[in-house]
Amino acid sequence: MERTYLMIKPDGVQRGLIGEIISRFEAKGFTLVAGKFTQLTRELAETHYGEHKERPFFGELVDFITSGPVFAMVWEGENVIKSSRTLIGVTNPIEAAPGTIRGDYGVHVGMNIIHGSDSEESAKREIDLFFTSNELVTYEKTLKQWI
Ligand code: RTP
Ligand code: MG
Repeated sequence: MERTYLMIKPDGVQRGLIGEIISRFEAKGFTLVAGKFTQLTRELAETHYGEHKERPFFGELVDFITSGPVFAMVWEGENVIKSSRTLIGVTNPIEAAPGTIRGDYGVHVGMNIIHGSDSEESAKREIDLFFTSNELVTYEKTLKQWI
């Protein structure tokens, strides 16, 4: 079953959106595999966003993502990587559709509430970066076997 890495960014935490965001992924039918409330070091943030190292906003991005606690998660489900990106909405909240997380709650491109892995390779890389294998909890949903 496919897994993805999602991270509620410092603005999402500060605005009290952790519960609302978790609810959306639960309601969609995905399964929580791991969760961690933590604050990123600069080193971890620079590794996580390494693909953007040469971009003009890189310094600002690292400053922001390390500015306060984040809620890091692993979710599992069918096509969860792509589907999560759909639930999250496009990068710039101004363009994100209403009904998406960024469309409903975001205003600023740098402070866009939540991160989601963009491919199988980045999901694997990011899950390994933030969680050890014994922090990933595998279980069967016994009440909703149709999901
Ligand atoms: P994320 O990685 O955080 O899930 O966001 P994303 O895939 O939608 O966007 P990405 O291109 O990977 O950019 C990573 C984060 O960098 C910030 N950003 N700022 N100032 C700017 O023009 C700009 N562009 C991107 C955003 O916080 C974006 O989520
Ligand atoms: Mg990205």
